[in-house]
Amino acid sequence: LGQKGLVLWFTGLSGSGKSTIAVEVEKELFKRGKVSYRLDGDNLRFGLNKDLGFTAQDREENIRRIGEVAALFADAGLITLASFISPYRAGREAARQAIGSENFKEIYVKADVETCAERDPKGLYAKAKKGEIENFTGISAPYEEPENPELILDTQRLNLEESVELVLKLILK
Ligand code: GGZ
Repeated sequence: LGQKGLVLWFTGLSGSGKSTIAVEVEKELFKRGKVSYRLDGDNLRFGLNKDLGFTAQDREENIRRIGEVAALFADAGLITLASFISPYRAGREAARQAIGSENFKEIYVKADVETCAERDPKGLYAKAKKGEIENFTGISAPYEEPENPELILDTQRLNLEESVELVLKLILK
């Protein structure tokens, strides 16, 4: 009774490392007998949220729905790893409220736009700079940095292993 799960909410630019870190954290949790579930663009934007694009309004709705889904998972007692750019403070705060602040860990996966554009694993920054993608976060759409996240992972300084270690330390204490 009263058992609540946990939501790790990874926010940051495209290419900052959110999904890569979430995948590794999931593996480490599994090794420790804890089952978690990942929410990301691949399972949300092609299903529940396939009607949404990347305007400010659509992103707001994207994050609102994901916050509600994560709140349901938390109610079920699960550990949820959500990785979305979630560029607006208000949207992240609403997710925190829906889930309950004690069960919500905001993790800022921090890398500046120049670094992310250099990594450009999917070539999206190059396209955005040429104007082939509109409303691209960091190029032609805003990203509001977290003001009081539970954790900051500076992926320009930390390697993957170090980032994962910090997340585990945050939740397994
Ligand atoms: C930002 C975009 C855009 C635009 C497509 N702006 O690196 P990716 O490819 O795999 O992750 C990005 C993903 C962002 O979706 P989210 O649901 O996380 O965004 S939000 O929280 O803002 O709703 C990127 C790809 O989708 N992508 N177009 N214009 N990222």
